[in-house]
Amino acid sequence: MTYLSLLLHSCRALVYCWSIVLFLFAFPNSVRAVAITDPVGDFLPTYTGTQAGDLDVIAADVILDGNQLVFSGTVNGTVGTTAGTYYVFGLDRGLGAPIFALSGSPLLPNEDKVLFDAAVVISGDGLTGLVADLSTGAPVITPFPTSDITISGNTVTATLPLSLFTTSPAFLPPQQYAFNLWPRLGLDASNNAQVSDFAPDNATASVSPVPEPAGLGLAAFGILFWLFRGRGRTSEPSRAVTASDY
Ligand SMILES: [Ca+2]
Ligand SMILES: [Ca+2]
Repeated sequence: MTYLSLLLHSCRALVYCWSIVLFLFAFPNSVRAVAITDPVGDFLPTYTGTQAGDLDVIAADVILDGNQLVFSGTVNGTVGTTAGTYYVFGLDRGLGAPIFALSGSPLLPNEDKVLFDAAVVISGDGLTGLVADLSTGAPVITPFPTSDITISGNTVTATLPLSLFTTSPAFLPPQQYAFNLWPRLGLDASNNAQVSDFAPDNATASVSPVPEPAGLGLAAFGILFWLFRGRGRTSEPSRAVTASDY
């Protein structure tokens, strides 16, 4: 390999690496786990309300982003279309109970793995948001500002301080929290017929962490190492240097 071609190869590798580093820092969410998905039209047989798209979850995610939890749900219609719709994220911080299988009417024994010890409630009109802590018996209700809620098309998001949830040493670390999202038409906690859909079905999904910048740096270093290692393996066999190389 000539001196000039070696220089070109090195510059090309550096350009690749800087492009990847800039991409990772510009779009950190692109490297986190993807949201869970849920089937279209899988309304619960016990649900008695209108089967509108904004009551049918198709994707959901809860992201642990530093000192915030970002709750995000996407439904099969424009959020806010059906008056009286609420979106509830059940959060299991380690003390979760199968509340739908144990209480309310009708009982939902097929949802006995939907465990939660807190609920984040967001109204479809974006005008109401609250956290209900269920870990100590009677619910402890904490409203949060509507400025924490974002509604955009089919997606509703609430960005909340982690401190709203880490209220007891008995809870798991936030990285181990799990969640479920269910819409409901009405907010009568004793009326399970108001619940239209669960996502995921009869399960909870793990909270997704966002990598810290240090983690991204390590990832970029790993890519850099891989590129140079690959170059080394595919380079031409060594030979004696001649005057024509310069
Ligand atoms: Ca669904
Ligand atoms: Ca479902």
